[in-house]
Amino acid sequence: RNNRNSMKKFDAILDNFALEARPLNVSHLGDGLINDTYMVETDRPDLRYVLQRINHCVFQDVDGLQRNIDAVTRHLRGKMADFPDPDRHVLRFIPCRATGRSYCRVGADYWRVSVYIPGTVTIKEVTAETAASAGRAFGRFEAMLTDLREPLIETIPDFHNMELRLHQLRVAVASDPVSRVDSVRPIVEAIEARASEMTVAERLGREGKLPRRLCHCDTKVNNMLIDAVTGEVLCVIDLDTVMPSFVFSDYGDFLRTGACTAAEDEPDLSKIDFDMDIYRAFTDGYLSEAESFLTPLERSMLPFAVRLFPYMQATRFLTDYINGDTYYKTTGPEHNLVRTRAQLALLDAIDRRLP
Ligand code: GN1
Ligand code: MG
Repeated sequence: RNNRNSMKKFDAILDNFALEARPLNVSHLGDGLINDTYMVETDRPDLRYVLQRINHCVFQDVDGLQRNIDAVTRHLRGKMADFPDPDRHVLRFIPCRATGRSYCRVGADYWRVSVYIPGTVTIKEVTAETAASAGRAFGRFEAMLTDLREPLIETIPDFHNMELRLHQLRVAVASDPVSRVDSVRPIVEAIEARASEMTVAERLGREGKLPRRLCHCDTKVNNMLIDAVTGEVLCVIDLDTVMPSFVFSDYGDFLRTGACTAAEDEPDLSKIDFDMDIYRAFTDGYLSEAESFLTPLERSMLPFAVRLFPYMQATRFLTDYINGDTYYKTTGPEHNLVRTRAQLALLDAIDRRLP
């Protein structure tokens, strides 16, 4: 009965989309920290959909967000014209019946539906082989976007701007809305101690020495689809944050999750290390595609990118902890603090391992 009731709610949402099959069952999917994601089974065994509720507190310009995604997927599909099956390599969104757009507003919520790519899985941990394949996939993704002419908006303004992230931490510390600052002073100080080193990209950007490129900006390990049989990375997903950014975003954020020997919220810090085999495999794969467009300065700063993302993520998790857990999904009151500690432990490990 429960199932039937919840199906009723989803039917009313799915009804808005020009689906090619009748939805039969909806279940939770994935472990994203921002949107809500569901798998939709249909009366056609070969056709399933992914339904997402877009978190519009985080993505305030949903129309701009979806126009970005439309431009990116159209451009990528155009580049894959001679691939045997482009639909396995780029997401396809189902239009809203009423507007023809790739999302629908239902009540206060925004929803979108994409076709589930059959025979794929997402993973939480990588091997050196998968890392090499992921490196090629993200490098190719950026390379293919270098000639996208349509301007993209920043779906979250200054998303990977380290100066802004530090500013947000300082504002949170100063206002201390849930009285958590006293318990985290040493962590705040550890972050402040590296503030100047970690904001070098913004300074170089202002000096005109670092370009902005179209990046994925959320290259977490679980944001790619793997062929369940060959293990090859087929498709890059979670396109909400594709936007102009320094090139470090994708390279650095992948290694943050991919080369870390534990989860991003591992409480036992002794389990956290930086896997040099995965680092090398990913770097080789990435450079095999990205070498074509990286400037010498960008290339020489890749080791900086490896440190920047655990540092930025620690700053963001700590800010959310101090603010009372208003941004990331959490499983308990200490979750963001546990995450912060894990990211800083990863940064220590990188300092030990990486020249
Ligand atoms: C969020 O949505 P998800 O879980 O793929 C976040 C990323 C963080 C990540 C940390 C829009 O990604 O920036 O790196 O959590 N996305 C947004 O796990 O803030
Ligand atoms: Mg995700």
